[in-house]
Amino acid sequence: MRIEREAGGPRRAMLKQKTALITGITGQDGSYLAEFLLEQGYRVVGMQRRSSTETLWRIAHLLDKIELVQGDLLDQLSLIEIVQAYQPDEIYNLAAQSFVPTSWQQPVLTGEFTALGVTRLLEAVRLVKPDAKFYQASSSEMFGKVVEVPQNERTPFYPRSPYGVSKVYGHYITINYRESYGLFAVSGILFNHESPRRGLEFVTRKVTHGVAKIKLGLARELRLGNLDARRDWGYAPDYVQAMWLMLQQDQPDDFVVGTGKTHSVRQLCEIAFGCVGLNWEDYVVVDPALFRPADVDLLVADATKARTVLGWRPTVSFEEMIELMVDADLRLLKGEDVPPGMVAPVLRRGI
Ligand code: NDP
Ligand code: GDR
Repeated sequence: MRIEREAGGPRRAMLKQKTALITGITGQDGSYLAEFLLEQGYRVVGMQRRSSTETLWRIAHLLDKIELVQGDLLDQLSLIEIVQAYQPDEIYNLAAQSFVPTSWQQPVLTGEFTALGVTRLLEAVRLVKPDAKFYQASSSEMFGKVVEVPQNERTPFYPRSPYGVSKVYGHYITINYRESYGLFAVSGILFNHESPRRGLEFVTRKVTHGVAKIKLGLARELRLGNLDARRDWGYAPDYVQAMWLMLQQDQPDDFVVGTGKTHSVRQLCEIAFGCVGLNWEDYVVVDPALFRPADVDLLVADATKARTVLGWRPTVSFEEMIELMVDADLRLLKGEDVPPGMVAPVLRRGI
C-alpha cells in the first residue's frame, strides 16, 4: 500500500487509496495488471464491453476485489462518463483488437478500436480528468520491417499490418496529447509477452496447447504458418510491472520493453515439443493459408532505457516460460488444477 501524508503531520495522516482504470481488463495483460495493482493497494476499476457471452474467465478469481463498468472504445460518451464517475488517478489503455491477422480481415474496425479508440479515451481524460496519468499499450509491431537491430525508442517505425499502422497512430496521438495539453501520457512499446492466459490464436499458446493435445493423444498434428519469423518473447506478468513503473516516474516518457533475446517460431516448436520428449518435425505441418500478406521477420528489443531509468528487468527466460505454458496446458487438458485466470468455460468442457 502506498501511503501519502497530508500537511499537518502524522496526526492528520490519512491513507489515500489510488484508483486505476483498466480498459481491456478481460484480456491477458488486463488480468495480470489488475492482480498487480491490487497487490499495490489500488482500487481497480475495469472497463468491460458488453457481450452476450462470458468474457470474465481470466479475472474470475478477482471479481470480488475489482469493480467492473460497462463501456466501449467505440463509444465516446461511455468513456467520458466512466472517467467522470471514477475519477481515476491512473488509466491503462490496454483494450484493442490485438490479433494481427484479423486486422487484414477487419481493417476499418481495427482502426476504430486500436487507433481512434485511443483518441476517444484521451479526449475523455483531457475534458474530465486532465491530471490523470495515462498509459497507452503500444507495440513492437510498429517496428515491422525493421530498419535497425535491435530496436529502441529512437528506431523509426515501418508497420506491416493494419494493426501495426493503428498502433503507430495510437502512439503518436498519445505523444501529441502530452505535448499539446500537458497530459501525463506515456506510450509503452512492449515486445511480445505470453503466459498460460494468452489467447489460443497467438503462436506461443497455439504451440503449447497443440503440444499438450498431441502428447495426450487428442491431436496428431499442429498446423502453423511462417516458422522463420523471429520474436522477442517475454513473460506477461513481468511486463505489466513495466507499465506501472512508467506511470510512477516524475516526467512522462516512452519506453521500449523486451528481453533483448530473439527466437524463431521453429525454435519455439523445438523447445515446446522437447518439453514432452517429442520431436517437433514429426508433428508440425506448414500450412500456406496461415502465412500473412506481410509479416514481421525479426524483432529484438534494446530495452536499455527501461533497465536504467525504470530499473525493469525480465525475470523468466523464454525456455522457462514455454515449459510453464506446456505444463499448464497439459494440466488443463487433463482436468487438473491450473494457474488462476486460465480456464475459459469453453475449454473446461474440453472443446
Ligand atoms: P487481448 O487481446 O488479450 O485483450 C484485449 C482486450 O481489449 C480484451 O479485454 C477485449 O475485450 C478488449 N477490447 C477489444 N475491443 C474493445 C472495445 N472496442 N472496447 C473495449 N474493450 C475492447 O490483448 P493483450 O492483453 O495481449 O494486450 C493488451 C494490449 O497490449 C493490447 O492493446 C495489445 O494490442 C497490446 N500489446 C500486446 C502485446 C502482447 O504481446 N500481448 C505486446 C504489445 C502490445 P473482450 O474480452 O470483450 O474481447
Ligand atoms: P504477433 O503474435 O503477430 O507478433 O502479435 P503472433 O503470436 O500472432 O505471431 C507471431 C509470429 O508467429 C508467426 N506464426 C504464427 N502466428 C499465429 N498466430 N499462428 C500461427 O499458426 C503461426 N505460424 C507462424 C506469425 O506469422 C508471426 O510472425 C502479438 C500480439 O499480441 C499483438 O497484439 C502485439 O502487439 C504483438 O504481439 C507485439
